[in-house]
Amino acid sequence: RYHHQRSAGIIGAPFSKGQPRGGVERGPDLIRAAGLLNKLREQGCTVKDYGNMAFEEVVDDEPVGRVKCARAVGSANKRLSDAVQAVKREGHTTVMLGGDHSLAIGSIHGHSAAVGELSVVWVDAHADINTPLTSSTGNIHGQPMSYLLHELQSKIPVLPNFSWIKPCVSAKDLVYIGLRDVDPGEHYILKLLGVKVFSMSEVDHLGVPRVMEETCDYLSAKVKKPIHLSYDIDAIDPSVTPATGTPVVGGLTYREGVYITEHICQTGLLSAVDMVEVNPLRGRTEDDIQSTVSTAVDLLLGCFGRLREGNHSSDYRLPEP
Ligand code: Z70
Ligand code: MN
Ligand code: MN
Ligand code: MN
Repeated sequence: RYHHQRSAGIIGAPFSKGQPRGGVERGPDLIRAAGLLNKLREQGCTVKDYGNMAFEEVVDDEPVGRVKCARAVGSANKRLSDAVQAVKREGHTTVMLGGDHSLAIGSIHGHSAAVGELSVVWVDAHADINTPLTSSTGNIHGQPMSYLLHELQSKIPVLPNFSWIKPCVSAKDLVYIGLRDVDPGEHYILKLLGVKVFSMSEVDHLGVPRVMEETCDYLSAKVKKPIHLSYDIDAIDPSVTPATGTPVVGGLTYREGVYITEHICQTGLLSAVDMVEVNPLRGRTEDDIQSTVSTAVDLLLGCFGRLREGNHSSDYRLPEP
């Protein structure tokens, strides 16, 4: 175990048009208000907050086929990709606070444009790998991986404001953890491409420690690529994180969720993190919101070196009597 000098570059992305429920655009401010920056600094992490992005107002964003709000989602993600590239070039591990999971398009695209080939660890109840043509909802937050994978490019129709997207992830560099609500078209794609999946069934069978060992062994089998961790808060069980758009029973415990972040942090390869789908308007009580937001904060602290055994800085000295 060794310590890195870590620095976090925080980008707020208050965007919700990848899905129909308002409120998820409040995620970035809620996560900051819960003390993320100070807690990161207290654990020895350098932090630069780049503030919240502003997104273009798109009028007449009519559905394209079944796809909803394509122009707004395409435009927002182009801006996010540029922002993530700039923050990566300043040397930070990026922290993208969503917003909905359609933002992974810009976050992963920008990350890859800045550093090259990536490993992607996608922690979610959902696979978010529908193509625009397999999606039954038309919500782009259920589709981001389809635009990013080289192997699916021939299946992606032209969409307005999507022409800038260059596929940048190979199916062999993607691992899913926590899946339990996968559409038939998505399940077909995962099998077709041979994507590594640790569904909740595998989590039950192996336990999260072995899932993480296998995830890291699988991803670093050939060369060690920078890791992009895309964390959907709905991966965690709704008894812990109810304030999210589409809660699904049978999720990760708080401890399993944190263990994933601790393990990925200790690889030393974590280069970008997304924390998405925190939606205060979906909580029924103030406690629902508080529990969801504080879990999101704890997951991010785990990404930046927080250990449950405790931490101390290398210059710590015992007080002399
Ligand atoms: C479904 C779809 C989804 C999150 C729901 C659901 C996708 N597979 N993702 N909530 N975070 O609409 O494509
Ligand atoms: Mn998701
Ligand atoms: Mn999800
Ligand atoms: Mn490992």
